[in-house]
Amino acid sequence: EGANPQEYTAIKLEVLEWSDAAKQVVSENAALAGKRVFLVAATLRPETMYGQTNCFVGVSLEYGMFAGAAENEVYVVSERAARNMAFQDLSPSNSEVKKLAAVTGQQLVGSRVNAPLSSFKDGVFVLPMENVLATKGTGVVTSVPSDSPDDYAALRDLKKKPEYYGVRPEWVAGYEPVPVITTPAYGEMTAPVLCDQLKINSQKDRKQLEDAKEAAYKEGFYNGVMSVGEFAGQPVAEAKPLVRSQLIASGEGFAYAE
Ligand code: A2H
Repeated sequence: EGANPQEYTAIKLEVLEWSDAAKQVVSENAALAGKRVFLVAATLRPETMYGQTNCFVGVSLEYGMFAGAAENEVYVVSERAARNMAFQDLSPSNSEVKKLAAVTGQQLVGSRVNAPLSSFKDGVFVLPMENVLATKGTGVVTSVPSDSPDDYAALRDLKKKPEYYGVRPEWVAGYEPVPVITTPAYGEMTAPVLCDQLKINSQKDRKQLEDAKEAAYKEGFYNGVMSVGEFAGQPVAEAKPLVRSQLIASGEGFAYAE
């Protein structure tokens, strides 16, 4: 928050299958019957969406299911984000927030969602992350462990101790980082290499993660080349707006600022 507005790309991850807890919430709510429901994640790196392996929420955060821009669409985001979206004409009528249901991050964990452009065509799972801020974006983070040190560290924690985090092993097994971008400094696995180099042991290593994020972002943006997708071979700086426009044109994403 502050002087510089962030231009996010909101990514629509359609729910394919609810967790048991979320299913309960949805089944008790007639207004949700027949709706397409999307977890909406805010990203600054739309060009990395080919590498999505899961979706993160904060277990103790409160989310709402809000009427979306299109009729029949419902967005799962924080109340704060829903209000921002309403003022950006992203709700049914200008500046109207229509909350259909409340749900916690904990209840969303274990749901399976479609991640646009991801190589996991059967969808990916909603998983817990400790560092999801209620005050940023939508409170939903789509996870790209190849290029985001935060995402890599959190996913690795869940793989190491699934029962501790309340995650079923099959929600993380097989969901390995996918090469998306190649950089001269880190090859095709920027985040895993940086997490190794900076000796990041878990998602709790906040200071090193800040340094890793900064290095990953700079190297990716200025020196990265796309290794997958329609823009393979093109510099990241060129591909980024192109992938963003495509996601928006296809209806799989929309512009969201805060
Ligand atoms: B980024 P900024 Cl590949 N809490 O997307 C914590 N983190 C959040 C968040 C929240 N409520 N909302 C969004 N984010 C993450 C991709 C990505 C991102 C890559 C590499 C770096 C990166 C895949 N995750 O972000 O403080 C989202 O993760 C590094 C900063 O507004 C979003 O972009 O600048 C980014 O943080 C927005 O952070």
